[in-house]
Amino acid sequence: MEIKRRDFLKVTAAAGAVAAIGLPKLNAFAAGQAPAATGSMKGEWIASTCQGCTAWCPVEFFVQEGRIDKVRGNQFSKANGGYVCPSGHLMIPQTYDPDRIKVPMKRTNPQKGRGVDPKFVPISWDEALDTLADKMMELRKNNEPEKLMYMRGRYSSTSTDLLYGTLPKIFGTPNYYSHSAICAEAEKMGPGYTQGFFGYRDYDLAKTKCLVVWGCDPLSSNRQVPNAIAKFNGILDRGTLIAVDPRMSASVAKANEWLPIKPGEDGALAAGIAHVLLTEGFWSKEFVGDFKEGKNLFKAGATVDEAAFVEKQTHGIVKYWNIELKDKTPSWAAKKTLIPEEQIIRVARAMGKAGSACAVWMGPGVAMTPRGTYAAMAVYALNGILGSIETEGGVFQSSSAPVEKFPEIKKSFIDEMAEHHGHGKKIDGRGAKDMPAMMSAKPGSGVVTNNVANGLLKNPDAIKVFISTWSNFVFSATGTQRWEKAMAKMPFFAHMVTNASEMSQYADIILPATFAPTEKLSIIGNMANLHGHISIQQPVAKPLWQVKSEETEVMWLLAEKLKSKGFANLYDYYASFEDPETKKKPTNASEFAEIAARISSQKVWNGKEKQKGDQIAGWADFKKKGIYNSETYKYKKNWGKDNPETKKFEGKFKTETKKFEFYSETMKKALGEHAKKHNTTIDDILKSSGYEAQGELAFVPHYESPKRHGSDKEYPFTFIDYKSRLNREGRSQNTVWYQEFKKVDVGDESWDDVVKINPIDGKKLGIKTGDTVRLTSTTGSIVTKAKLWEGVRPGTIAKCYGQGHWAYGRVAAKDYAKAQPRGGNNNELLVDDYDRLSGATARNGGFTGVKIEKV
Ligand SMILES: Nc1nc2c(c(=O)[nH]1)N[C@H]1C(S)=C(S)[C@@H](COP(=O)(O)OP(=O)(O)OC[C@H]3O[C@@H](n4cnc5c(=O)[nH]c(N)nc54)[C@H](O)[C@@H]3O)O[C@H]1N2
Ligand SMILES: Nc1nc2c(c(=O)[nH]1)N[C@H]1C(S)=C(S)[C@@H](COP(=O)(O)OP(=O)(O)OC[C@H]3O[C@@H](n4cnc5c(=O)[nH]c(N)nc54)[C@H](O)[C@@H]3O)O[C@H]1N2
Ligand code: SF4
Ligand SMILES: [Mo]
Repeated sequence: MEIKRRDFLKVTAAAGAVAAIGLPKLNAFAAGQAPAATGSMKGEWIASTCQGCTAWCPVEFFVQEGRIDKVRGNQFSKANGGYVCPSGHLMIPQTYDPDRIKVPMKRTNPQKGRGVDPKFVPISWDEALDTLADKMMELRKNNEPEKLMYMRGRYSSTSTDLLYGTLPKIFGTPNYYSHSAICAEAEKMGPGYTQGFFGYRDYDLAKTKCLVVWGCDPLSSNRQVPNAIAKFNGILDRGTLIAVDPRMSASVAKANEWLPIKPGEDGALAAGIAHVLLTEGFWSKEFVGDFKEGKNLFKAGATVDEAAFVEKQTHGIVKYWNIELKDKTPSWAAKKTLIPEEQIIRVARAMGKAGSACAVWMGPGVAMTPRGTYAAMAVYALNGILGSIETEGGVFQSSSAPVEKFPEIKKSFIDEMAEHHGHGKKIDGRGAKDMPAMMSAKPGSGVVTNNVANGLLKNPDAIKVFISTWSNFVFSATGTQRWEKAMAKMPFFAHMVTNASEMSQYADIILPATFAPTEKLSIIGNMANLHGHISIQQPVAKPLWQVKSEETEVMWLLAEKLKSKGFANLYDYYASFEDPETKKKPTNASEFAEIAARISSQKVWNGKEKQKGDQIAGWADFKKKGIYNSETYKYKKNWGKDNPETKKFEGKFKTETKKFEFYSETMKKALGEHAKKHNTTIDDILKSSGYEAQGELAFVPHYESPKRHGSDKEYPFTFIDYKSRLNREGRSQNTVWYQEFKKVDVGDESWDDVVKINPIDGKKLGIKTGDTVRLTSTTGSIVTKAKLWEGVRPGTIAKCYGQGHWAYGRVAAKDYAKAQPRGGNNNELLVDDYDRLSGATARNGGFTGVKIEKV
């Protein structure tokens, strides 16, 4: 990254201003692989884990005299090769953000609303937890523990079990919700209903010959940014990089082929490409199988006899062709997608030639859309046709590293009230006739995060005490006005966060949380580059404020409080934990946090079971190295085999047929169960959930037309939302580095928030770069700056998600005290809508129509 002198001065001046108020000097511009000392002071690298995005990179911090100066990827990490992405660096200013919540606070103004001063006053931890415990005990006294709600935003992959997995169960409420449905849940439906894998995929990028990034921008975001940055050049050297995205992204800028698809038409493009792959004989003979007679009978428009084809690892390729693909020619797809027919054919051939070394990297741009389940299946199914499932250069299920579970929550910790009230109806509407939420092939099992706001508005008495951690739904959820309304009426809200962001403005109690990557002790697991890993998260520098870890320390202290008020079960459960080596039981909050981390990670360092990956010599060694990497994922791990004894094929995919399902028996079964529960037909379920498919079409990946809110006439522009390279989800905008380097996002401007409009549209509307414009959808309205830019088609406009904070701190907001935003929040425009088969919130696929006015 080139830093111009002028910019450099601005950044160091800003860092200097922080130093002047007594905070550490920032030294992050020192060379990438710094020596053991920077400047005259000695220092050391201490391992931890970044959670800025879902890559959850193992990292190391360079610490001098207790101050963090620099960050890099963990040198032992096989997932990131020792590097962080640009936004990894923002952990330093986030740690030392002068606007952090430094002590517990309570609200003294009972009125709640945007721009209403909460009149927070500092209180002690003791008073804060005492107040919260009193509120909770009141619920139990009134025999209504279900009126406690817990919602988690970002979380630790292990210690979340001590809060999310424990508190609701022991206290007795069914009302606990994760943020996952506003994250990327719909993506899981693609591999889920074809391959039986409801999870995020990995890629063999070192060997890929053709990479198709589809509805994501792996150089900027998604789930393994440093690995993508390191490997993209190799792919360009070896083969072809294809990007399917309606706007010019960082990956598009590198790509050999850009398919600027009309938003929401991904199912059509996938069908067109599949049509070419089949008619031109590019399917994998090894994975899919072949025609008995060896002659390709896939001819446009022609129905094929199922008996003519013998499948190997797959189920239903001919049904898929007959039901969906036979008429979906590239020329049909070209009309829908606005991608020229020649390009569709050219791209399909490039993919076909790379065969099982072609990986289709499907992202939320395809899936997090209304009706996204079927688009995700259609795009993911291309991997099945190409046979690139677990092959050299292909697509993989996730790797993992061994994590030990916490002790079981015994029946004795769950009293009658908890048992009775803990299994009641959830307020997120999952499992309703029109909200199948069929995650993991179980109807009614998926969380519907964003519908919680609707549940609260419909039934304001449902929840009386609300606890949330590391979240900001008032900013991060689409149709966010609903959250503002619901939160304004919430009787009691406790927020455990680092900054007073939008949601915290509605809090009755704010508890200052540790900034996880630099101050928290926990164990984090993830994968990339064909390796799973677990890594430590530990305090690398002494916290400057009265912060505590929400999932461990705070829970211990809260459990003590509840015990002192007559409810001991939570405390008794935590106190039953035992250190895996010393067998010592925790006696205070910090011992509890340490024992929990040691329990989770013990398998990789206790030497009891030989691990196939890294060898770690004990807890101290693990803390020092910071990471355990698993062995490399084996090619074709889940491919089935013919059993020579029974002469039967034994499949391993977790689908109904144990094969890769182009005809999803798994979907058929799940939809059948859901329909039965509601005494109706599958067709009726689909219709009431807003899908177009009827009959057999529902069981194959297929095209559904894009849904749109707002008429073309009144709202002529289609809105494209995407993430900044510097977004740490919704959390980094209060750092000056974010604002200063915002221009690293293609088309964006530093310290600003611009809506990108094609110059042709600009001319029509009489709008120039720099004009202030009002964007309005059926849901809301924001004011922002216009920028004319060729990176979007006429008729579409793009704006990065991240800016538009009216709280959080003095950098993120234009005027924190007056609740004035810097730019506009996309979620005030985006409509509250869902892919109802998964329960996931729509944010992509151009479902929100917008009008533009000059102000
Ligand atoms: N329009 C649009 N909306 C989106 C997205 C998008 O791309 N476009 N992305 C979506 C996605 S993928 C996700 S996952 C969600 C995320 O949305 P949320 O789950 O709501 O999370 P954030 O907004 O990142 O969380 C911000 C809060 O975390 C607190 N915080 C920051 N660091 C820490 C920490 O270390 N510990 C604790 N305890 N608190 C901390 C801050 O004070 C702040 O209140 O947003 C979604 N919203
Ligand atoms: N830098 C950074 N990286 C992150 C995060 C972050 O905040 N910042 N957050 C992490 C999290 S929590 C998650 S869940 C992941 C997932 O996050 P991403 O993979 O980044 O997903 P989105 O932000 O939804 O990306 C949407 C992409 O799809 C494109 N798009 C929009 N509409 C359409 C469409 O109709 N068709 C197609 N083909 N494309 C479309 C957008 O232009 C954009 O490139 O990223 C993680 N990585
Ligand atoms: S922001 Fe994401 S990709 Fe970047 S260093 Fe952190 S975890 Fe890794
Ligand atoms: Mo996410």
